[in-house]
Amino acid sequence: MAKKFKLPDLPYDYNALEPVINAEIMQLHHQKHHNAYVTNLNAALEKYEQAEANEDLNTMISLQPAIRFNGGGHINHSIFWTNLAPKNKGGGEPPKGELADAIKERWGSLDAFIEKFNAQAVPIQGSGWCWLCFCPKSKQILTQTCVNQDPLEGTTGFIPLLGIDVWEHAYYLQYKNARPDYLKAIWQVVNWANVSERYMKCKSGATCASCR
Ligand code: MN3
Repeated sequence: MAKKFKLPDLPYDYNALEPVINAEIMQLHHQKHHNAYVTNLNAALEKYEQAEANEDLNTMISLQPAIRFNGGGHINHSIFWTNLAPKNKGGGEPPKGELADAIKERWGSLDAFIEKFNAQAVPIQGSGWCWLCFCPKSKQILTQTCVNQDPLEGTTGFIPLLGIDVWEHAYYLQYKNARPDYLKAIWQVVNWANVSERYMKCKSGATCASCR
């Protein structure tokens, strides 16, 4: 039997990110969307194991898109929740230390980084994610977009530091079609301490299993 993945608890209340992201969005996003990815991932993995036991390669291959989509959804949202924090718990407080230095070195300033990041995230066609990530080969930070629920590390090899969900379910109930307004506002609740912790683990060369 495959190990069952579980929906993680949110590290704050559903209304804790208001007014930037309202409680209705957070509750649906966590309890319905993320929960569905976990349920569907576990179901696909169970079928995959059965198919593997039967040496049924066609069924195994037919299950791969479901594992990629739902597994990616689970990975991405598990990171996303910890990348955010209420304003009274550090949300929006600028990064410090080595991450702050790396951002400054690469983009000139935090504001310039945010502008570049949003300029990449706004035009993502359909659904996807924009990431600040770490390249394990060059040891540099960079931004990268992914479509649908493609997980950053599994599809590019880059290690995720900060991911912003630009699926409509992440903002539509509050921001309607105005994705740029959502992307402008969300930086008020970005948990830079979490992003920095992920960066330092990558930089130290420690295995990033705990960052995922
Ligand atoms: Mn989402």
